[in-house]
Amino acid sequence: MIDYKQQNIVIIGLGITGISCVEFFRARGVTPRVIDISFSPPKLNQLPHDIEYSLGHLKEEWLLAATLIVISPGVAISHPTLEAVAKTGVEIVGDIELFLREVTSPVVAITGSNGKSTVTKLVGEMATCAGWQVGVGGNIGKPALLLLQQPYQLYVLELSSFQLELTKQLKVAVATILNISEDHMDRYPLGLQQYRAAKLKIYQKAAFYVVNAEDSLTLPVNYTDIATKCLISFGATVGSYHLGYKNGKTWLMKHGELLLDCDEMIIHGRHNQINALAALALADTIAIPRQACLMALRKFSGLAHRFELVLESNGIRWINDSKATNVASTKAAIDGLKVKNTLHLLLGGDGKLANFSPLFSLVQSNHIQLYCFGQDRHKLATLRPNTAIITKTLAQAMHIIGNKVRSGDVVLLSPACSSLDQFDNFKARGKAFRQLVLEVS
Ligand code: UMA
Ligand code: ADP
Repeated sequence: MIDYKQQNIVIIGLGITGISCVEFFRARGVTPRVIDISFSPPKLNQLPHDIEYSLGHLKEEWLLAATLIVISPGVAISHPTLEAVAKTGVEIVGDIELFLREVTSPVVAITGSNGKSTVTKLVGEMATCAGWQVGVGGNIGKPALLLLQQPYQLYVLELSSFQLELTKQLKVAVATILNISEDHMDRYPLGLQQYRAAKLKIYQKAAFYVVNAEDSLTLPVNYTDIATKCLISFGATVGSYHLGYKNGKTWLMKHGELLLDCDEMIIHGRHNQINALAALALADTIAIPRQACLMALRKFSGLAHRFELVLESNGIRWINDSKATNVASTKAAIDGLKVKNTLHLLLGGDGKLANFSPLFSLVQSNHIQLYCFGQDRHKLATLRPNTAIITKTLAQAMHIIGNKVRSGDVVLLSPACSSLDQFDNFKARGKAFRQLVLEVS
């Protein structure tokens, strides 16, 4: 355990990460101070009374006096005040760095633009089916530091690009980048390569790399220098773990060996078959017994808010894909759908400066009715300028749909945007959708 007693520690951000950092230091007999730029941060009521805090701005006096600053993922390290403080030599890290400095059991580290939570949960379930004590956390919603409160044999961490930016010591058993497509362009002004550079940090000290053979952006830089035995690949048509077709069925395969008939899985869609391949590749690397992995794949019914069927009634399907917060995830949702009559597609929220044009060709069919809501509704409506219905809120759009929808239709919330303009998070948006389905169906 590292001794932080001589350190002057400041934590920035009073969300779930900030609170987990406070608990981490207090358990080590250290009292940090906390800063949040908001006057009403979400977890202020959970802050112990004896912790000093400052709200409303980044209090420079505290930052300059600090010897260690721990920042939450939502805080950009490029903030001018933080850049200036970093120049004075103060160490600035994130919670994942603190976690990795303490941990003694193997860690599986998972990033990517889409599928992180699904694959993280799957690998966790595979280990659980094998009877292993496994801690699952990170960007999936459970701050990693909370996992240190009890011993685990294995840790499975979902890591965002924001968390990776703030991490130095990524000494992990196996790391993967599942895929890379445009996301968070509001945090990466230099574009996709800057975003990718943050993701690539996951490979720095990994013992094994699991890469997407069909997405060259997921390959480590200088991958030709990496011993082939350390590099494992997956992909629909190429890669060590791949899909195959036999007797009219699609199979998960490894080097041509049939592993599992995809019809045996509850999760569906090609992207989930690929997620399953990635999870198998990760699990094999850390020697989770194969039978346990297959059992987990058969049992896993998917996560809430990811292409979740909320209701099927009167021949109408209502699907909550609130976690589709970027263009590629919405594309995956549309690609995987078969609709008899009309697809009512709800797009909206904060697009994070994304380019929506990859959706253009997918939404031109006369069988698709677009509804655009939230902050970027007008930009989204340019995908179908003559027919898109523009509303301020999701609720308004749902009430219009309620009057139009008929048997054979599908109503899909797959917004291609973050929810933060109008909701606390993607879960709150998904819950609002579920409630609205009950009201208007
Ligand atoms: N804040 C500042 N200064 C800033 C920015 C924010 O003080 O410049 C404050 C806010 O006022 C707020 C606090 O920081 O009070 C919130 O911190 P945070 O945004 O880091 O949120 P946490 O609650 O700590 O949640 C974070 C992740 N959030 C983000 O990355 C934005 C959660 O991922 C993650 O589950 C959690 O840590 C546990 O690891 C969410 C997310 O949206 C789900 N992630 C993005 C994604 O998946 O696309 C990356
Ligand atoms: P993440 O944690 O990376 O956001 P999730 O597993 O929570 O990933 O899924 C987020 C969204 O992306 C959902 O809409 C889901 O249907 C979609 N999705 C999941 N896996 C993939 C994939 N491999 N490629 C494209 N979209 C995906």
